[in-house]
Amino acid sequence: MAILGRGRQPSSGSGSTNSSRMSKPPSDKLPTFKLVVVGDGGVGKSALTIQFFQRLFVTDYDPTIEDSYIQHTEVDAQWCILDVLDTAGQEEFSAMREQYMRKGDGFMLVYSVTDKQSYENIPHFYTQILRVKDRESYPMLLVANKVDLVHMRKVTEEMGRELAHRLNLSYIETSAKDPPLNVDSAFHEVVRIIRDSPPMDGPKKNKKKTNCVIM
Ligand SMILES: Nc1nc2c(ncn2[C@@H]2O[C@H](COP(=O)(O)OP(=O)(O)OP(=O)(O)O)[C@@H](O)[C@H]2O)c(=O)[nH]1
Ligand SMILES: [Mg+2]
Repeated sequence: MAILGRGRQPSSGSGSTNSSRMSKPPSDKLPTFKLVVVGDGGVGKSALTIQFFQRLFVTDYDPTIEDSYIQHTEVDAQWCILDVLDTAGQEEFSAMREQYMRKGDGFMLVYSVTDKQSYENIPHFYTQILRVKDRESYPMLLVANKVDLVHMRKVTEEMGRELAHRLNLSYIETSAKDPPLNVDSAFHEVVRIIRDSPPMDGPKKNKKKTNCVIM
């Protein structure tokens, strides 16, 4: 994986994407996938994203405003550019949600298995994404994070799978802590879901069919 550029805005929100680690793409005109990582504050969105992009586990909790990361990656032998937006889970930044939801080609809906409320809030993110996109379905993956914290676990795998089934989403269990579990798989899976989804220029949810009668 080659890091194209990384724009980690500090919590003051003053940074911009820098491309100090530019590398040559394997070929021109690679497809770009915009992934947006959503979920409650503290569930591990940044830890997962940083583990994926930088191969390290951040132990401190520094609430995010909005960070973006770009790199080339190979998923199922096909290269693409992955443009990931790590969003703010804290309620005080919730006004920014609709704006970033509009930008996403695919979403990771992350909760922490140690935080039941974060699990219960997943349907709100799901519904808001569908509303903003004006679709009945959209590429999304349900991510149950912090599974390494076995003794603090409050949300079982069965509960996670039941929610995924109810929302018609795929489900994956992850840990951003070293050694990471399923971190690459989660990001790659969203790319697969986007690739396998029908083209987005099809009819929207509430577009009414007009009946045409030929006289
Ligand atoms: N044990 C363990 N701790 C984790 C894991 N993922 C994140 N953490 C810890 O949980 C805390 C919060 O993680 P963040 O990644 O900052 O949470 P966030 O979802 O980005 O939070 P916001 O930016 O406020 O939305 C940090 O102290 C992380 O080290 C994990 O998989 N296992
Ligand atoms: Mg964060």
